[in-house]
Amino acid sequence: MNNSVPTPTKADRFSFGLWTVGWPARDPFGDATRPPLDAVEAVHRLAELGAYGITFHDDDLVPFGSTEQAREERIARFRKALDETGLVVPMATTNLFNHPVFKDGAFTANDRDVRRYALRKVMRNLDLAAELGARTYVFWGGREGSESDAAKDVRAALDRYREAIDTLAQYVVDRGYQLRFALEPKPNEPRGDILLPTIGHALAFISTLQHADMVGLNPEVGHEQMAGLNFVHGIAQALWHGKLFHIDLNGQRSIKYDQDLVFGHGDLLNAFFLVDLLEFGGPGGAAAYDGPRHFDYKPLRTEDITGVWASAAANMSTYLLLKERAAKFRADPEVQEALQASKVGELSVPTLSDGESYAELLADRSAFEEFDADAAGERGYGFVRLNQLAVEHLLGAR
Ligand code: 3MF
Ligand code: MG
Ligand code: MG
Repeated sequence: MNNSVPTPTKADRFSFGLWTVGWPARDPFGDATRPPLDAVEAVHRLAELGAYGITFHDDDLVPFGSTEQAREERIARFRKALDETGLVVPMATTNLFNHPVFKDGAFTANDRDVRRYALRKVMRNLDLAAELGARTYVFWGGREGSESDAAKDVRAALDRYREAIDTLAQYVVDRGYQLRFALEPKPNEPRGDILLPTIGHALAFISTLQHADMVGLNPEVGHEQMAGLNFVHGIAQALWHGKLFHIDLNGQRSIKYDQDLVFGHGDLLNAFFLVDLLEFGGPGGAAAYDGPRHFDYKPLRTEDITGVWASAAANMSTYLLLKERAAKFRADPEVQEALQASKVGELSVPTLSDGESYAELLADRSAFEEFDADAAGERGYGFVRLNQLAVEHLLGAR
């Protein structure tokens, strides 16, 4: 590897879904192009590449329908690999989308028996997640939603969704598990329209929950971008609400089907500002997010297993390169001067003075009667210069 490409270490807290590197690349129009990947192999290779964590759906680790004995064996092998490599399981989740039983959803299926089965499937994997030391449990409701507006009573579905999360949260509390929940919004695919389609919808839903304090978000780059939204803005708002519990990093090029590209292989400039926000967006330039940097991508279908590991490494090195460049951007005196000229910091000054009421604002003639709106309207903000400085840092020109 080139010397200027940083090498990840466990301290960087990079994690990968077992289903990412393990994707055999079957798609709606073509067969698998790669053989199945053993979970033990995935653990060893990811550890060698510098990751610190691995995550899984219940069915990634133990195929659906396995006997109890086969399940125990799989888990034991996985645990052994974790012990050998020091890799941790920061997050786990449930596959509530693959089996035909979930074709109309899980927590919000019209069929009540399916909903009860879904709850049991989650509870079983919550036990395992807690046992393996996971701190976050993700809920991606890929099959919750509908392709027909006639087929789903959305308000009833939201009642059932809330009932499911409330019930499972109570289970976690009663068992004393150190787990927090993270809902993962996605606008569509595989369902025509998925419930809780964006960060904003999910935040509003969370505010209605019984255990709202233990439920946050696991936003994914591509999911917001599929809806044409600015991921950096979404993450900033999730942070603002104290709800960024986990994050799925990948790449997406505009509004279309879910691409799951390597992080940075989609909207690179947005990825730069995302890393800048996560790593340096806190007060005093501190990290705004201290959870796992989790990659949820798919190695291209064209790749063999060598390409799979190259793509895993690419996610991490791209992140670290962006972090290096964001640090230089923040430290550059010219950038600091440009930020000041653009009044970026001034936005942190409250609009009313300390203790000032609207009555005092009304009495302040300089705020309105004497304010020269035309002059203020004429002044440029210099945002293009600022953006270009970011681009120049990103391209390594500074
Ligand atoms: C789909 C996803 C999911 C979720 C996962 C929970 C299969 O687009 O992103 O990956 O991330 O189910 O983490
Ligand atoms: Mg996804
Ligand atoms: Mg995801």
